[in-house]
Amino acid sequence: MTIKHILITITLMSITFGLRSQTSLISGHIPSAFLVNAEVEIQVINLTQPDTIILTPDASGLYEYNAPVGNDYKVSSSVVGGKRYSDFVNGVSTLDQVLIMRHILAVDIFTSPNKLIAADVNLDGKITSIDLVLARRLILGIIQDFGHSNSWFIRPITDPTLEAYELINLQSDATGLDFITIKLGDVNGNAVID
Ligand SMILES: [Ca+2]
Ligand SMILES: [Ca+2]
Repeated sequence: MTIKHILITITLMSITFGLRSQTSLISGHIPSAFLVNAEVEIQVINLTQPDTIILTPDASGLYEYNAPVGNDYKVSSSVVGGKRYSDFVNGVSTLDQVLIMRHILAVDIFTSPNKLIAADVNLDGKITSIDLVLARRLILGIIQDFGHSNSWFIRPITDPTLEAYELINLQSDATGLDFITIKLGDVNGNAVID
């Protein structure tokens, strides 16, 4: 093999390597019915080379991003507009009020993370009579919100207590990073999502 041949071979190998993109797929779903009345963003935060990519899920709820490998990422989602953004009353009823009261009185303690998140309507990290009073006032129409702008949470389906999926040193496709929606104040989960 001549030097020319060797150089051509090396060049071809370089091109082949260059074309084979050094990325892995980050993807998942959020419930498509939720998107009917909500503008939702997926945030892919590259922690290694600080950068934030904002994605919009398609009509089926799917989001996809080809991420450069070798970095750490956080993948989270939030409501940024639409009817769901100020959707406080949806799903909050006297039954939720009773369930929150039973939890506070230790008659029937919540074990599901979804319920624990939903019941803490003032977002202070604990479920107390203040949450109960706020839920009651909302039901009676005395207040229109819980004193902040978070009506729905979108959380990793594998662990709703986490705010984001964490991917350390991404080397292969990370698919199935699905999200669930949790409506604040709706402990029994009957808020309408479409
Ligand atoms: Ca609370
Ligand atoms: Ca409810």
